[in-house]
Amino acid sequence: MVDAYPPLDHEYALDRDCTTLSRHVLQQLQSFSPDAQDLSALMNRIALAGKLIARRLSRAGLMEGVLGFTGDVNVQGETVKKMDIYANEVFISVFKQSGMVCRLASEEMEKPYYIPENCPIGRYTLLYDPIDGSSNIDTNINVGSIFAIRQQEGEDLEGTASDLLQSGRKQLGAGYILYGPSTMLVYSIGRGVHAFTLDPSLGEFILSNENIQVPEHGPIYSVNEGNFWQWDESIRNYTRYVHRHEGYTARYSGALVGDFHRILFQGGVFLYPGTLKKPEGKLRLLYESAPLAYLIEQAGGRASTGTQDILDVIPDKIHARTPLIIGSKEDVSLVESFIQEEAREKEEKLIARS
Ligand code: P6P
Repeated sequence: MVDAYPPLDHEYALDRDCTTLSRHVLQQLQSFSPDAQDLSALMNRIALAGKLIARRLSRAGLMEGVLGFTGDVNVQGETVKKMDIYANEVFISVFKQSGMVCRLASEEMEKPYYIPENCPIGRYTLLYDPIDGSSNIDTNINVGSIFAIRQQEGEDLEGTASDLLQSGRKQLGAGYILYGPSTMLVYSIGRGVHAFTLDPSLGEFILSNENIQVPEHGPIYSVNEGNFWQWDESIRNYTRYVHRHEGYTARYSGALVGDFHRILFQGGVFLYPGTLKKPEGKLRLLYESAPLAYLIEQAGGRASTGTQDILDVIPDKIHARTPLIIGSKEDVSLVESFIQEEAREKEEKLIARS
């Protein structure tokens, strides 16, 4: 009698290899309704964009014209990398004929891209940062793409996309693709957070972590301490606290997606507070902070501006920025406690003077 594989391992291995992204989305929705099919198709398109970007990144150092700067400055006032443009155009080309979306709003485009009239139009809007952390690209350090899915509400007659200026609680789904040692796609459509790893031999994103829960507390604090001199006293006091207490460790990659991913799995807090130069912070709400806030809340964590939940912030413009404090509940609350303490002290001084 040949010792058969333990059936469980064999079946489990096959089953895992068959849990692709599109199958998982339909399982999540437990439905084959048109809406479910749409979301599954949307996620598949995002996965295709991720594969195309991952492929180019993996060979960037061997190809002409992939690395380096274009010489332009984008709407953010930031120098543009050639990969920023390539990745932005990948999302446009993948969605243009999809029939899934009516608009694409991107960090790299001042105004949303409207699907041309000769192309099929859908009800959704994709908001995305095509390459987050692009300063890392030329030195082969992790970067990512961040995305959020919203449904068009009402008429966008003037082409101002003003219906996008709503809170993050209007998001139907969100996620990111992390281009690291492996390429991972992490998403949620409101039923937990799930991670898929790209199997290049299959060309498929295969389920690798289901129902991810961020630890209530973690040792990591992730912030650019080079901005210490620009911070409000409350953030300086928080930093002094973690310097003086055992059990904290600093990790900062310069790419929000990588730093967030680490905290999602290991716990802790990422913060990009307001600075003297950028009181509203550096990170953009609609396609960076809000999608990640959606994910972290689905994973049992929190995301705050320091005084308000990120998902409750209503932007005044598409490229609005907010301070961001995101991660484990206890660690976000600890940062907020220093902000509240500072506000109390300022109020007491005002009262004392009056
Ligand atoms: P700094 C990348 O440009 C980015 O938008 C985020 O990915 C990252 O967390 C942050 O900016 C890094 O900014 O000022 O620390 O270099």
